[in-house]
Amino acid sequence: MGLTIAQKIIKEHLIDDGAGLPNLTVDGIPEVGEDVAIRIDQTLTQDATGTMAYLEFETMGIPRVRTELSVAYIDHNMLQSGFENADDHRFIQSMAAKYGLYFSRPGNGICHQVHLERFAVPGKTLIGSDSHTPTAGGIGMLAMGAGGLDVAVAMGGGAYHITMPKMYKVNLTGALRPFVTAKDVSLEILRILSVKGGVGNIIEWGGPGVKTLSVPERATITNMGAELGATTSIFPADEITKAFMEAQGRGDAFTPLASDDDAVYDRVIDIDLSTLEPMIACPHSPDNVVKVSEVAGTKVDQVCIGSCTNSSLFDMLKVAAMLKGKTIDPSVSLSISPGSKQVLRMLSDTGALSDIIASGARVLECACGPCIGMGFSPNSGGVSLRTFNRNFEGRSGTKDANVYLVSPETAVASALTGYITNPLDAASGDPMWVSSVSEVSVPDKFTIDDSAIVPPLADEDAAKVEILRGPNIKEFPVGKPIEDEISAELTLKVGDNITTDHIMPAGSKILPYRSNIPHLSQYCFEVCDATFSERAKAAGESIVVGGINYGQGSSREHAALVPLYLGVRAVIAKSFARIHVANLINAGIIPLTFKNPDDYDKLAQGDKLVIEDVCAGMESGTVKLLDKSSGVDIELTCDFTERQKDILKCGGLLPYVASSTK
Ligand code: MIC
Ligand code: SF4
Repeated sequence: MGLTIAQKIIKEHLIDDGAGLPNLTVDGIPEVGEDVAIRIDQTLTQDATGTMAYLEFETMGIPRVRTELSVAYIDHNMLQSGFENADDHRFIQSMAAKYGLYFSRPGNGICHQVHLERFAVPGKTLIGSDSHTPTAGGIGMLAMGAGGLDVAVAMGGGAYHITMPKMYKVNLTGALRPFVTAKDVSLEILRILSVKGGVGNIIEWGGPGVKTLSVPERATITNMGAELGATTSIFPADEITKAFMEAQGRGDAFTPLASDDDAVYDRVIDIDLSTLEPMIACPHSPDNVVKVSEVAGTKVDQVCIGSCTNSSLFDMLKVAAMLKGKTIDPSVSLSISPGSKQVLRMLSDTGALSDIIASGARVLECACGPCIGMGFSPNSGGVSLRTFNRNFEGRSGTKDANVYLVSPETAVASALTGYITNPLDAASGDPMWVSSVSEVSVPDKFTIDDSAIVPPLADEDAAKVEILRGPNIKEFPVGKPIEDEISAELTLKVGDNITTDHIMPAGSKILPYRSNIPHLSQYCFEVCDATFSERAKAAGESIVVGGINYGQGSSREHAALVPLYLGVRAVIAKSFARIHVANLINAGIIPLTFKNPDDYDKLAQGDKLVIEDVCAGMESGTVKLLDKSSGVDIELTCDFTERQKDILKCGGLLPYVASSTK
């Protein structure tokens, strides 16, 4: 039987890190559902999760990173409205210098865009402390988002553990029409599969339509695979990939990569690119997708173009071509954040930047910016159209804003009219527009300027580096070994699809405190219940209950560390998102699922709960929960791999690593 692209990479990176190899099929690949340890070739961090990841790495006492390449990016916390972010940047830079990492300076760009341009390699493995790390799947890399602690372990040479996923294939045929884009493909697959449809799966993009998509377009698609909850998404590495890498001066790093003709997939989804239409995700979920034509005419207050989904030179050149000679509607505020210094510089060199500036757009830094609520929040009740990947309630910084997700083409067409506008309609009366946008392609040669990437120091120089720590760095909590009986109050009951933005919000007021868990704790679950933090503290120990796909979205381990700090001992949900469940275990919080999802309705906030015989339950796979307030008892699934059990018994991944290296 043939193999898929992901199966080939996993097979080549499979390692035994102490627990033995998983059960393998006759083709030598792990059976679906097995715990798989893989060797990680590259890691990336960004600053919002990086500070914590490096503090954790430091405790491991490893003198230098043991990956082929590790990069520390600064792209999220860019406002520097106080000392906090600037101090954290200096801390991360000093850590990079001491431990042998590349350091991408603030202003160099969004980690995923820069990584694709300068470092991603087909066939290699990458984990990053950011959920959109799968962007590098656009180049044929097995790239996954992970919690900071998992990235720290990988930097130290440790394996990354995943549950062997199922293999999905999206079979592309046809070609996109002008003004219908890769973003519309991402939105279409979200419409088909929903935000939980990718959980437990790797999505491979194949079929004859693949050769019509450039690497930046492929990266837009793999980027938004994160919104499906997929383990990752991947494209083959072909002639188009090779040309992109050569244009980046990295042709030597190219290796072709394809699935076997007789590879077997658990599900195949067909998409004919030529029949697609411009799509839009309506508030407040990336899978709330309809055709743009269905909401056309809605008044727009703000339009934002950028983010790791849509900030490539390819996207920006199309945006500039559409804006050329035109002025945005006076009622609209338009922001444009190029994804990297390379993008900005090439926009400037080609003159396209002038067309953008002349249109009335506000050009922002090459950074995440508005995507994570770092400035440019919409007006009260405002409608914001964004080329980003997430439109969760409150994420923009304005709680009652209505955020829609669209392609750059839809964004520009709407910024020009002031209303949600189908770019196909807008283009139908303007043949010049159509030809100038259709002419945009990926250049044969990118301008290479790595002056904002500081390379690793030689060992002798690295040894002399002093780590620079500011007062914003506070101690982080470490879990305690799981007890046989957990007796605690149900301090919060929430619904389905709770995101890590609900659990631990970001935004300009909070994001600067990612290295200060005590400060962050005031805001835990603020979006759902502003009294939670105080109530959890008062309760001492507590339990949180959630619905389906609990913890979707961002990889931030703060969504586990902060509840840990507030005394949360267990989370019970109908189902969990992949990265978050790993973060809970890594923090020493036990994640349990309802055996019968209807039992969710039997528990009420404020109830006193007892989870009995936890240690025996971890062996049998089931524990009993007694609700002392109502007298009801229910069964919970408590199904963990041997390694996860050991981690929980130690009180989290850090104590586990410490105990296994003794
Ligand atoms: C996001 O898009 O939510 C973030 C901010 O990039 C996060 C990381 C973080 O919370 O720092 C992510 O996607 O993992
Ligand atoms: Fe940055 Fe937004 Fe991408 Fe997250 S989704 S990495 S905040 S641009």
